[in-house]
Amino acid sequence: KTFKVAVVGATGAVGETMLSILAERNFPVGELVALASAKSAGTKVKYGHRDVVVQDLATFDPAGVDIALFSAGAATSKEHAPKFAAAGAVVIDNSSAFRYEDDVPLVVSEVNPDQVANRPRGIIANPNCSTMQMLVALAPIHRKAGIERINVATYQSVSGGGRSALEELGRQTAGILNFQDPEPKRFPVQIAFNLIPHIDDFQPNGYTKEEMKLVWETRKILGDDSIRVNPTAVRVPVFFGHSEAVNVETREKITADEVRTMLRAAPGVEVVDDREPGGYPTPVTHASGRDPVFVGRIRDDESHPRAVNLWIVSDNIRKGAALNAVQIAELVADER
Ligand code: 2RA
Repeated sequence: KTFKVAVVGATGAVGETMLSILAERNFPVGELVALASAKSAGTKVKYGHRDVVVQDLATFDPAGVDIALFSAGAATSKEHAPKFAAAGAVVIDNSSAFRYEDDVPLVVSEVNPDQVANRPRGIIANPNCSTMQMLVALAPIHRKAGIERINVATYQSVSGGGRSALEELGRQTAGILNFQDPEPKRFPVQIAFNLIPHIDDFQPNGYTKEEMKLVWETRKILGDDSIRVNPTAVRVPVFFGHSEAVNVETREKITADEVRTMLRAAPGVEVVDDREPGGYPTPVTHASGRDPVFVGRIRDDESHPRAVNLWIVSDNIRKGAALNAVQIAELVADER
């Protein structure tokens, strides 16, 4: 069986990675449709070794599409995902548009794959990248010892902000070294050689929406509204790869040694945890272009009787978005 697959947002960083991963993993594509805005229509994107001509989403008829991968922003998903679903496609949406709707499953392929079948609206939501990598590492701990509370600080690369953010970091970095004004545009202040504790909109409670995504999505994916999450999301001058410093408090005592042993066998995880220089994952040495969620700096929290610290690094464009979406598509394909 082959499938007619549409990638919506095919010219974006995530969309292009979806195309390459579909090819890399030999997804059974009978026909591939690359969709984007009118301004991109007619350009070409790579699908493996092939060039595919981008079509205009606004005028595209979704009839016959079996699976549609969306990564074109929440507004585009809100407008077009229901049309693709109504035409019979299974929509896998990487935007935040439907993540928090009760009748839309929010799926991390290694954590709650069983939820894929539960899609009354024909839409499955892909979690936010920072949630994705955190839960691939924490789900085994939750199953074994029960998680009560998570404190997490994220160090998010600019690629999460798309092409314009990548360009801004590059331009400012080179410019500043040549004594040029940083001229912030995509970010509110200079991002080169700086840290910005602000991603997405501020909420009434003082957290940002990026931080609240970690709260809302953790509870939904693990199916436990009692889990308390206290996030701080920070944009850092890194091109690819999100990192997270996580402290997790558990109901049952679990030691760092037990966590390390368990994670070495956990799906989607690679433990890099040698207590010596370089014995830990970093965005540059581990995250860029690779699939696993890397975990290091695993150690007992000396300030708490039942808590463990971890350092979690992953490629936010691959596992954080594109790979998980394709893994969900594989689960859908296996149903047929
Ligand atoms: C970011 N997670 O990093 C958000 C959206 N990709 O900007």
